[in-house]
Amino acid sequence: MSEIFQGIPEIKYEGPQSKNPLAFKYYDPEKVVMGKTMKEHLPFAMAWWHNLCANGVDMFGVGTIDKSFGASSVGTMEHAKAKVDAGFEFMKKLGIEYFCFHDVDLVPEDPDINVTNARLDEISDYILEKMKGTNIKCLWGTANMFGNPKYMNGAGSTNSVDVYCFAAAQIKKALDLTVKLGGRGYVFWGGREGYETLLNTDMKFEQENIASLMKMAVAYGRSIGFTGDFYIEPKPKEPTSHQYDFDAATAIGFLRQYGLDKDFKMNIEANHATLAGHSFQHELRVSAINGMLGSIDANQGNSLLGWDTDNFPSNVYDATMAMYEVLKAGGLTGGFNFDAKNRRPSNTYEDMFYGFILGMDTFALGLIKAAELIEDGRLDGFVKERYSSFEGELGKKIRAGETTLEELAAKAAEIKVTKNPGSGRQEYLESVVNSVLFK
Ligand code: XUL
Ligand code: CO
Repeated sequence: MSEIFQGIPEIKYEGPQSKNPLAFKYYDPEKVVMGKTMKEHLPFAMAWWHNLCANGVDMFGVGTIDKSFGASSVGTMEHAKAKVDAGFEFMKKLGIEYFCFHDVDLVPEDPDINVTNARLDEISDYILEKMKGTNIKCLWGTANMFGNPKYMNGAGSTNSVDVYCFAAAQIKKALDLTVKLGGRGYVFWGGREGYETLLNTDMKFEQENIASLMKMAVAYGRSIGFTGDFYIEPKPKEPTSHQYDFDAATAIGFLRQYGLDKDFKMNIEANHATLAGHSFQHELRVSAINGMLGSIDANQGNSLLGWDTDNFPSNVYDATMAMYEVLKAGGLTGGFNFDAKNRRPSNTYEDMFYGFILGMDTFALGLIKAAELIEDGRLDGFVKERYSSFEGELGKKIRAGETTLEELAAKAAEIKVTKNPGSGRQEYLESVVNSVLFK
């Protein structure tokens, strides 16, 4: 098989001084940070859909990027195999050891699900063959239950029992593929699990049906030996005007309500966090404090645009705060999937590599800086001090749930006048972050 990305070498670490566009400036896989190598901290993954399928098409124009990878016609099994060849060459050249996929990213979908499933068997055999002798494996798999017109009213949330069966069938097959390809996780992104208008929607009915579908997925997954995590990937809107998995807090509440919280964690995407009116760090913190930080879709939005732009991450400040949360949570059970695509005018093979080099370097730098912030200790020290009044006898009793309102009211009556609870020192703390980032 001939080389697809001709003239592009294996991407090596050359350090921040390097001006070589095809080299890492910060991602040094074997460098040890806080007791683990960068490679261990940062299990990076390639998103099959953006990297091997997306061709720059938008609502205003056709594709600008040739992703045929030498196949004589696109949308064929020949093309599906060319994408596998391209994907493995790409991952090897970048030193990426994981990929994520939707079922329909892998093969052309046929109207008859049996034909599609036979194609999926064939392509997954081909992928398994490619995996041999490499460290490359699946990070997570998922079923695309939003693209096909039958899902226009949702998948788990559909009004149609037939469509619900197709959603179940796709999940079953995608779980089979995930297990076959050694996947660490299985994702539910509720792309159309929401509503356009409440005038035609029975919200309780829809949410109960989504939960049932997830329960069946867990039962089936465990029965075929899937030991990994299921993930919900929250997103508040787009494509529907309201999606049920609005943000991490909402999704966690849903999982607990339906008894799914032991099998599920969150897959947090940066651009979805900002669409929900949160920071990326906020969504990671909410997941972490609930023991549900599973995996990350690493990308960033464009603050000038109000939708999911899926840019490659370049913002070192945000990546630092994200890695601060990840380090404090003790790492991820999943990984860092670049759910990111090149801009429409970045339409060459080199641009595909530049996108990943940017993203991997941004997270590597974020990791280095987050570790420095933790080692510096001023942020942690301030937070500890801020709550220190709870370290006294009364505070300890409150924390242990051993006080009554009457008792506390009596204490307030004794104190008489409210005390100043102390400065939040935000500007000082922001300057601490800057001093660590830019030292
Ligand atoms: C869509 C999105 C999806 C999921 C997988 O916004 O992020 O690509 O990651 O379905
Ligand atoms: Co995503």
